[in-house]
Amino acid sequence: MEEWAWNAFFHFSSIPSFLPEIRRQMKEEILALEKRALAELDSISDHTELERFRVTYLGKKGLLTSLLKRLGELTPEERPEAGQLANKVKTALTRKFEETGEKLDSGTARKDVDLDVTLPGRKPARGSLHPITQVLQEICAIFVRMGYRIVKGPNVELDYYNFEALNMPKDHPARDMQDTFYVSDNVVLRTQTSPMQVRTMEGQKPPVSVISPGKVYRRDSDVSHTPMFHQVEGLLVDRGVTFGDLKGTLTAFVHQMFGSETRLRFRPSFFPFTEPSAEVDIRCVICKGKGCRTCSFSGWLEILGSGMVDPNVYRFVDYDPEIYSGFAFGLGIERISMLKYGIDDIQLFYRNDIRFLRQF
Ligand code: 2NM
Repeated sequence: MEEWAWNAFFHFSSIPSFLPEIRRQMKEEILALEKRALAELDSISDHTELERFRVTYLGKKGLLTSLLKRLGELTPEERPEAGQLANKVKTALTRKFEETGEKLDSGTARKDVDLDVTLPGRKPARGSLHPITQVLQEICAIFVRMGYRIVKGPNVELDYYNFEALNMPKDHPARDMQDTFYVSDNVVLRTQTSPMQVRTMEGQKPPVSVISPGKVYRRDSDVSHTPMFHQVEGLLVDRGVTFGDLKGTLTAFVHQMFGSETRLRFRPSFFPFTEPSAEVDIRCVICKGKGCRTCSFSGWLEILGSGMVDPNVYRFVDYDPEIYSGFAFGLGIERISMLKYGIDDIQLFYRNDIRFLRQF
């Protein structure tokens, strides 16, 4: 029985002694208390527990003391027998209490049986990287193996680096207030990570080969768009770089990322900062080209944009387009992660639902 229950029991059991029933109960109570106390002493393994025992049973307000006080409820004839019994129990418990204390001191007391030092340890629960971080790192690792250097830069960017130097003059539709978060007239939250490519070219002469991973921001939100998402953009500039180098590099990337059997195609496209430009599609990873909802029944999935850097961009960074050429590409991490893991709602990445995050 719990300690509080015992206390309540003793408190409410001060019933007049003229009931023979109650007197018999007194003896039983004493014996029951002894039995319980001895059992408890047996299981004590440290001095804290022993002191708790002393207070509960032998202390001034302890269970045994309150029993002794209630001897007064008995008739004068009954008192000696019950009194003797109670004193005998008190002596026995006190001796056993002292013995237990000595055993604890000499180290021969019962040790905590729950502790088995031969059991294998319990592994602490470990966290893991967010799926977007994992995919981002995987992509970066592929390009680092090909000799690219990682460059990172500010999320709050000058209009000049985000648009102007990327061949997007003031009247360009991509600069529309609809898409861009403006901090002030000429400061924006970067809408892509290519400002870092411009900053890199500004700071060094070719050969250049860098990738810039990070967060980008656009005013957009639905099942496939979040106002913040992640991109990796790459840039390689040197003498004699051709569209063939672009195709070879991106093919090597796709084969490492999605498997060496993955088919891909380069489809003509347009970007203000590249000419010619191409979007890269891969055979749908879900239906393998048969046609499904994910690929809009086309059998192909668009995974990245690319192209040969427009000579206009070189003018801003003082590279001579007659000497140098290069390619650039950009890919959205959320989109690639959704394809890789078969996720149909981009918002899942940012709801912080542990049941979702645990799966990666
Ligand atoms: C893309 C697609 C095509 C790109 C271009 C440049 C720079 F700075 F060299 F001009 N950086 N990134 C680029 C090219 C990005 O993203 C879909």
